[in-house]
This record gives sequence, C-alpha cells and structure tokens, in this order.
Amino acid sequence: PQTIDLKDYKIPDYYIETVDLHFELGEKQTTVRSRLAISRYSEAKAPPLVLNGEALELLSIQLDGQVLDKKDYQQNPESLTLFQVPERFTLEIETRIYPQDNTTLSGLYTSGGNFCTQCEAEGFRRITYFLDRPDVMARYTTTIVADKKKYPVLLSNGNLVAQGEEDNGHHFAKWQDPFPKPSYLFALVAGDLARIEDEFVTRSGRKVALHMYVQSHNRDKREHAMASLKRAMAWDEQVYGREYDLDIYMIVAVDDFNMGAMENKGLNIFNSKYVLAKPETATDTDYENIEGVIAHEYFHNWSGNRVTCRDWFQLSLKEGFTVFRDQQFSADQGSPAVKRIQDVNHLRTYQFREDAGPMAHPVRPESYVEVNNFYTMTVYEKGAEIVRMLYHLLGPEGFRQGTDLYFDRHDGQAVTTDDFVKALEDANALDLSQFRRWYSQAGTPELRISRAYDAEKSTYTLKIKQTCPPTPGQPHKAPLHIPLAIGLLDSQGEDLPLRLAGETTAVTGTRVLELRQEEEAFVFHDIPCEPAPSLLRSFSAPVKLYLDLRDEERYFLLAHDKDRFNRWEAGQQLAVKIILGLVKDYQQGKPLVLDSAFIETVGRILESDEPDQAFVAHILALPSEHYLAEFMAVIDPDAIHETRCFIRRSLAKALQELFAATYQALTKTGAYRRDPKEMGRRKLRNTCLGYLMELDEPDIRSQCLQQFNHADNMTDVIAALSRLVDIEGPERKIALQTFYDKWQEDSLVIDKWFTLQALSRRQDTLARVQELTHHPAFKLTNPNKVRALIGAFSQGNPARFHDPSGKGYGFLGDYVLKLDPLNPQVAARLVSAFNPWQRYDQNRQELMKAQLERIAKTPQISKDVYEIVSKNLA
Ligand code: DPP
Ligand code: ZN
Repeated sequence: PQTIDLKDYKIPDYYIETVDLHFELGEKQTTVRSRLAISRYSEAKAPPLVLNGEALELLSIQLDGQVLDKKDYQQNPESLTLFQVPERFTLEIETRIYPQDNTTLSGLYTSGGNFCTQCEAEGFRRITYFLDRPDVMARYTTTIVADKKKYPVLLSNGNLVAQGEEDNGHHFAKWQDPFPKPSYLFALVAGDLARIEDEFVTRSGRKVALHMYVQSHNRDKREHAMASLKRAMAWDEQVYGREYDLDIYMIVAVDDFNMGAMENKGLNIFNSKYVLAKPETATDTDYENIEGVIAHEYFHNWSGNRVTCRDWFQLSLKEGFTVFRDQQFSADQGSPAVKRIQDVNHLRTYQFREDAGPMAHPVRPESYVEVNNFYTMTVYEKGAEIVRMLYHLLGPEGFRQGTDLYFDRHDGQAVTTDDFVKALEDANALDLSQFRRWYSQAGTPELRISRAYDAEKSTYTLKIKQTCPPTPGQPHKAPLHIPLAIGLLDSQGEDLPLRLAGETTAVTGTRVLELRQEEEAFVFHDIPCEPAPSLLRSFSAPVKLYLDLRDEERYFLLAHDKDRFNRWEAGQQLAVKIILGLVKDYQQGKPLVLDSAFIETVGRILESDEPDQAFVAHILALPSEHYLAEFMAVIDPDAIHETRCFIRRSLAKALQELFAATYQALTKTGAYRRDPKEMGRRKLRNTCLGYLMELDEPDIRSQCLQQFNHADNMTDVIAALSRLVDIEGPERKIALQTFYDKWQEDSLVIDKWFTLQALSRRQDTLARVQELTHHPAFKLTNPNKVRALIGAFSQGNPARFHDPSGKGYGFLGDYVLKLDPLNPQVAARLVSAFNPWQRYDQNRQELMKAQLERIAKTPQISKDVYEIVSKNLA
C-alpha cells in the first residue's frame, strides 16, 4: 500500500462548485446520479481530471451532455481519470452501489433496515466518483427517491425544498444545503424512524427546529440528548459567540456505526449509544458521555464545518479544538475538577502509551497509509491539550479574541493547524513559533524538577530540565514552549504570593511559568519558609513530571492543595509509589504489607465532609492497571493485578466498618434524580460497595445482590453486577441470568452485559468470552458488539488478555482476521491492542509477535490492518 505524505500536498487542479445528487434507493441496489459543475484552477495547464471512487459500478458518464466513450477515460479500482476536459464543464455520472451488502459501514449502508451514510474521512468516494478531499467545497442539492411505506423519512443536509409522490408507491424529497462543504460532511438517511421535535431560539431571535430521529421502540430514551443539545447551543453562543446557522438541526441514531457520531452539516448521525438514555437503561457515565458527544458534534458546526481542514493531516484542527470545547462545556455542567481528573486519566493512560509505542505520531502527522488509523488519542486528546495550553498562555479573554479572529478570518475555508495558531498569535500580538513544535513533534515530554530553599535570602528556586524521548522517525527533539501552572503552599496550606526575580509585584494564587529552554531556573523571592510545591496545576501541559517529593509533602498536598486536581494527583502519586513497591515485593516472592499511613489517610478521606462526593470517589480509586503499567520498564500484568487487588482487599479489611457505614449513610432518600450531587452520591456509595466486595463475605454478597435486584437505575445495577461477575459464589450466575432475561431486547444494555463478563477477574474469563462470541446476541457486523466483548477483553482486562499461555493473543488474532474482510476500520482498532507488545517480557513478546506476523502474511489484508501491523513489526 501507498504512503501519503504531508509534504506532497498540492492544491487541487479542479474545483467542484455545485453537486446535484439523485438517489434511487432499492432493496438490492441503489443508483446514484450526480451532476457536477467543475472548473479548472489553472488556465495555463490542463491536467487530467482524477476522481476518487471505490466499490462503484460505473453506468455512464456525460460531459456537457455528450456521452463519453471508453477511450476518453480510464477506470481503476480507486479512481476514474478523464484525460481531456475543458476549463469549465458539467459532468454527469451514473453509478450503482450495494448498500445492503456494505459491511464496512463507510459510504452508504443499511442499519436495522434503514439507509444511512458515513463519509468521513473517505466514504463519499464509495457513493459516487468525486474529488473526495476536504479542500474541495461545493454546494449540494440532494434528491432521494424510495418506497414510501418502507422509508417514510428521507433526509439529507440543509433545508427541505421539495417533496412529493411518484408512481409505484415511491416518494421523493429534495434537500438543499446553502453552505459549501467538503464531501466528508455529506449525509443521507432514509427509513422508518420516529421523529421528536423541539425548538431552539438563537440569541439573535432565529427559530431553529430540532428534530431527533430514533427507532420507534426507543422513543422514550431521547429526552436527555435533546436537552443536552439545547444546552450546548446556548453555551456556544455565550462562551464562543457562535450561533447556529440553518433553520433545522437533525440528529439520527443508528445501531451500526464505526465511530461515536458524525457532525454532517445539519444532519448529525449518531451511534445510538450516544443518544439513547433513560434511568433504567443508562448509567450516569452514559448520560455524561451522551451530553459530551452531542455537544462535540454540535460544536463542530463551527470548529469543523464552517471552518474545515485543508487535508487530513490537519485533522486535529477540528478535533483537538472541538474536544477542548466539549471538555470545557462538560466542566461547566458539573464539577470542573472531576471532569479534569477524568480527562487527564484517560490521556495519561491511553495517549501517553500511544505516544511511547510504534504508532507514535505528531498531532499533525507527517504521513499515513490509511487516514482512518489517525483518528487517534493523539490527534483528539493531545490535540485538545495543545489548545488548552494556548488557553493557559493567552488567558480566557486573549483566547476568545483569538478564536473570534480565527472564525472570522477563515469562515468558509479549508485551513491548517498553523492558520489556527496564527489567528491566536495575531489577535494577541504574540510569538508562538516555538509553541508550534507541539504540532510537529511526537512523544511525551518529560520535566525533571529540583527545588532549593534558601532561608537566609528567603528565595526558592525551581530548576527545570525538559527532554522528550525519541519516537519513530524523530530521534531528536527540540525544546518546547510549555505552560507550567504552579503554586507554593505555606505550612497552613495557603498559596504564597509569588514574585520572580526582576518583578516588582507578587501574584497570589496559581501562576503560569513559561518554559522555553532545555534547562532553566525560576527564583521566587520573599518566601518566608520552605513551601510545599504544587506543580503542573490542573495538568497545564501534557507532560510527565519528575519531582522527588517526600511522602509527607504528598500527604500534605492531598489534604490542602487549593488546586483540586493536584490534591487528587498527590493521592495518585502516593498510590503509584506504594503499588510499585509492592509489585517488586510480589515479584521477589516477599510477603505483601500495606503501609499503615496510607490506610489511615484513606480512612480520613472517607470521613471527610468534602461536599463533592464524586471527587472523593476519584481520590479513593487506585490507579488503573494500564496506568501503573506505564511506570514499569518491563510490564508484569500479573504482578500489577495481584498487587492492586491485594491493596484493595487490605483497605477493605482495615476499613470495613467505615466503608459499610458510609455505604449505609449514602443510601438514597427520595426519588431518583440525576444531578451532580446525586451522581456523586451514587459514585461514592458504589465505590464503598466495590471495596466491601473485595472481602467476598456472604453478607456483603447478598447486600450487593440486593442492590442489583432493587435499584431503580442502571448506575446502581451495573455497579453491583460489575462486582458480582468477579466472584465464585452462586450470586454471579443468578445476577447475570436475571440481567439477560430482563434486558435481552435492549441491544445497548446487552452490550454492558458482554462487557462486564469480558472484564471479569475470573480465571475462566477467556473461555467465557469465547463462548459469548457464539451467543445469539453477538454480531460481528455490529461495531458496538465487537467493542463491548472483544475490545473490552483485549484492551480492558490486561491480566486475562496477557495470560502467559498466549491464548488471549490467539483469540484476538483470530477475530482480527475474521473481522478484517467485513469491517477493516474496526479490525484495525482491535489489532491495536498489540501495539505495546515490546513492553512485555520475552515470552509474551514472542507470542504477540507471532500473532502480528500471522496477520501480516495473510493475503488480502486491508490497508487499515496492514498499516498497524507493519508499524508494529518495523
Ligand atoms: N465524527 C467524529 C468526531 O466527531 C469524526 N469527525 O470526532
Ligand atoms: Zn469530532
């Protein structure tokens, strides 16, 4: 397969001004007629016109009304070339496609009997021949013809301009989108769907119709998504000054979808997982995810659609920025500290690992084989961190001035990440040239910090050294411009006023240091006593920080830091240190003993009167097995798992009464509600239940089963069931069966049932997962099912997946090969579980490598899977 390089980017030779599409949707096949108004960019040269196209049957081509002869064009599996075309002309192309057989879920396909599309990144070329690249922006008109009974709803982008009946029971709808857009934002939906209507009035007084389409049995699960949408629309007006621009905004939920959702202009298509919720079926986490994804796709209307990407190397232009925007939005809906903790946890666990492995790439990648493989944690989450750093550097007002200029300057254009930085720079009269390296350098930077207090001079010095490890293709790194938010705490836990050498006034509270050199020192004056340093507050940069804090300093920060993120972080650092120490003991066969100071601290936190109970629950949660693995030169999944379980058990034993009392005290009073306070209460109470269940005592097991049986919401049911699946006792079987019997008709709930079993600690988990792949509810063609079972097992259950026999690896290899011919995008996600293979011991390395080699030499493997596997073996 061919590699595409950023350095080869050229502006298109031809533009498409308007697109007229005509779809005849049939039961076996669909015909697509497309009329394109095309013009040449350069007057001097007349290069051939090369249109992208895949899996298309070409029926006819006409140029300005003349039927073209076979010798006028050349067809190959990925393109259609016209050798001689005039400067301006109309091209009419008729193609035939087979949506019902399209298992790739890219292009036009069917889900649950309804038609839908997914065109990002390169799915439009599976619908018709086109210049399928984001810098070709055209105005679309779309006519859809289909059987009226089967497909009463016919949707596309923009406004409905005509509809009517045809003979033989067909009807049609014609949609027109006034905004020029790239082909990846095209969408079509046809089917039998229930519509829910609402309205939003923009701040300038325009009425926008909000239509949400779901399958009719899901009618009762749409309220939360609709409410989230309206909150997002209002928020974007207030915080970014962005108003919605069409008269209608539609969201359609489908069950078979490769991604989470898609921001098609005026017609978002969603994975139903991110739309449907009611308390009985969706957990608090589901609710939060829905709110976040609904907002994310809505925010794309400006950061992505009105201003789009020049090419796919610029993907983070829209994704990094939009993730940052949805993170800000979600933080504003509840507890900002908890939101930040969740986001950083996710970033450090998965993005840091990606950045340290064979798939490491800059936020603006330099090359790819298959662009779908670059919808990554790095492009999305590290990309969002880059925007967050800009926010820290410019401050809220400067940042807003920058984004105003960006939207204003580039409205209607396809631009680059560099254009984004330039707008922020221009609006603030600032030089961000060094900062731009964040986009081009891969790898997680490391900061090594030493501190010195001089009592005589009352100065405090921080010496900071930055480095960044090599990544594929980038052996040497240049220093980055890094915002480091800090505070220095006095002995009472108060922030000291901070005055740097050369400054006349001090800043009280958090201040942001700007690092630019490989090594530099910051000297603070008038520091009356040795302070406790609170560094990298709210995780102001995506870096690894090394600072030799003493344990008592960490305990102090955990108790007192004004920065709530850093309070949590101090606790995590203590836990990491203790666990890694015990991992060593475990490996050497020594008896494990848990530090009593740690136990006491956990007890104190449980008893504290901190009102944000979700925050307390996060402090009580030990770092995940994946996160702990990042600290080991050679990852030992068994030792990590056993040690972590030992600590949970030890805490439960030592603090049993306190956990039990807290569990009781947090019992619900009154009716079910879903607000931050109640969600926090459920989270903390279920954390207590989780610890208690470590004791595996009959009374606690039956209490857990009680909760499972009597809870009035899915959060509490899942919390109980996720503990019951680990145990040997009879409660496990009973609960799993009860759950299945109750929810077998609800596909999204059954996904949870698959996942919990895939994540079980039990020794027989792999055997059970294998059995479940034959369960009637499991479907290899449904990405949610694949992710819920095989994805969860291979990416979420390290102790069982990395079984030293290699059986887990063989299982994954089998399924990658089974899935690849059906859905290469999802197969490539699955195979990525092998990415960190070189981090393990010799035996596991060989076993994983054998699977990678087996996949690599399979004939006809997709370029999606090929790219991941070959980079792993390089
Ligand atoms: N639909 C995906 C997202 O919003 C890709 N654009 O992130
Ligand atoms: Zn996005």
